[in-house]
Amino acid sequence: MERTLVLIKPDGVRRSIVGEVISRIERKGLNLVAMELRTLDADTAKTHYEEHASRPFFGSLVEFITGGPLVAMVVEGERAIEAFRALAGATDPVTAAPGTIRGDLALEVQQNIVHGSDSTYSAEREIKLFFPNL
Ligand code: DAT
Ligand code: MG
Repeated sequence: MERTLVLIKPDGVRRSIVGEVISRIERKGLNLVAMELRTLDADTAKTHYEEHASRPFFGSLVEFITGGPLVAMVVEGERAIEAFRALAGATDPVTAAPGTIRGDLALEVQQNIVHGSDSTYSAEREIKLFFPNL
């Protein structure tokens, strides 16, 4: 069993598609282990996205991700990291395959609805950041 951190970003909450996203996760056979609605402070957002600190979009990304409540969850299952990344689709929603969350529901790269950890290392780091007591 593997665990991954999934975020339904503020655009997903604002658009009332939280249920749609969770439904896809559950239908895939993945299980929710923890879930919380919260608004990130800038420090947590910068730590979460620290690998992108030198990118030109970093400031805008931090502003976006702190701009409203998001849903943070820990999702568990067989190869959960890869399984959720496949459900999410490519980073750019325009090129994300139809059938994926981003491919079906989004159009702009920053507002791409979901985050999923991309490796066992980042999953462990991100789960600790969001759910230190888990
Ligand atoms: P992913 O979320 O697929 O893991 P990433 O880690 O490369 O993608 O980037 C993190 C987030 O940053 C991504 O979900 C949206 C935003 N982002 C990525 N590339 C971008 C770009 N060229 N312009 C604006 N935002 C971007
Ligand atoms: Mg990433």
